[in-house]
Amino acid sequence: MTTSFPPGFRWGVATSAFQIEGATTEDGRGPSIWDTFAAVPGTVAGGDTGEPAAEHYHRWPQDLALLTGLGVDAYRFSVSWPRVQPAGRGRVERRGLDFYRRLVEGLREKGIEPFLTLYHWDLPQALEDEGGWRSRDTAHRFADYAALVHAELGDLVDHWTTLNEPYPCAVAGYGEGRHAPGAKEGHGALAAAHHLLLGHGLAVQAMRGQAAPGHRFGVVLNQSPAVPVTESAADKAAAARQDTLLRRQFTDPLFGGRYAPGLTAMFGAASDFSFRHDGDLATIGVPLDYLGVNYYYRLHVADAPPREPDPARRTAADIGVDTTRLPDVPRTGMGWPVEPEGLTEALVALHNGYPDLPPVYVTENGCVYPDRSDFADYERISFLSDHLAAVRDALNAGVDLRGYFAWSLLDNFEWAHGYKHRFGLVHVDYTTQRRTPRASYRWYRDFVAAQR
Ligand code: IFM
Repeated sequence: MTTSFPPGFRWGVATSAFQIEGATTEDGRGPSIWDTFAAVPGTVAGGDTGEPAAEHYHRWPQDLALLTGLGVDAYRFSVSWPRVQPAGRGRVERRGLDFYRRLVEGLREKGIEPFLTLYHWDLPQALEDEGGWRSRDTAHRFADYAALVHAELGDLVDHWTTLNEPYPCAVAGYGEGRHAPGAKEGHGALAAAHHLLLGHGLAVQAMRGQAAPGHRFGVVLNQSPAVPVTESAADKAAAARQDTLLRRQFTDPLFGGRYAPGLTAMFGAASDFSFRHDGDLATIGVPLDYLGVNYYYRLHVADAPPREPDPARRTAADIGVDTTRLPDVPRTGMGWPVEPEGLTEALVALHNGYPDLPPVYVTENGCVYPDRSDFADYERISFLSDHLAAVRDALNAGVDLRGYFAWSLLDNFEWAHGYKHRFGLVHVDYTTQRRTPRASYRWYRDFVAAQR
């Protein structure tokens, strides 16, 4: 039993631009789909928007001090596309790029490795107006944007992640409509998933063409093992459909050189797949230097009739599954079942399923619990500790794991849940913007220090 982590294993925390920056109309930033979506009454809990978030755009030096105090050697953050290219094409906003340059310079000075994500869900609204991720052109615009950020910051950043979690972008955004841009489509969501992957491949090709030797390129996927609630053939088939939609739709083309076999069968005549062009698979399957895995919970899946009987009108999220029957285990404040073994399972399944899988980082893992007045978040400490044990189990099982990032450094805008749910190791008072480290911040600091 390995009790410590391998030498060079990276310890970090993660955030994303829209969730913490605020300043959504400052310094020439263009609107993103999340600004538009959140402005529609009823879309985000409490009517919350990207303002004020944690005002990180102005308070980043304070947040850098928090990172330094935490003792992490890596920080995963994202660049806001509409902050550096307000319309998603053409004109570049220097002030936006300068903000990220100051941030990565600050990280480097403190010896913290920047892990930069190019897309964490904030598509420029101007591109959505032209079809968004349903449109093949958006993949090309993404590659142009990636190349421009890489050319600007490549002297300071070695780790380049294209996408964060294409599954919710496509399925929650274009299928279920509970994320921006709020569409409820079948074909559109499947096309979005394909174009996100294509954009990823084109972006890696564009950046590699101009990269320095130490640059590393990767993608981040969310993983939720799908467990059938019974051993019945119907529940097992439902779990397989869920796994195809959430996982294999992405992992098969990225690492297996094929489209997920079950996908076309699941949607049948209701969706033509002509958005797949010759040569796309090779582009999507461009070799990578790392895969990031975000893990929060397992999905417990029962067979259920699709909500919409007419396949032609069915959304991509309506695949005849019921995921509401949870096992009798503790749950987080989001209602998510706490099952650390699901993290080991997800990592081992990737390792066993794809012989050409690149090295893996756990790029997000964390939880929400109601706060006590003294911010003594013992539940979060136990959640993190148990999940780190699951990471060790995956290492023992032979997974080539290179690092772990807790989600998140700060409380932030939790998408359709607004500011109600708090994932931070550091509490943020959104009225005063005062930052208060929780007990978990000190626990993680001590844990990381003990690994050195
Ligand atoms: O806050 C999100 C993050 O933006 C993407 N992964 C899941 C987190 C928690 O829901």
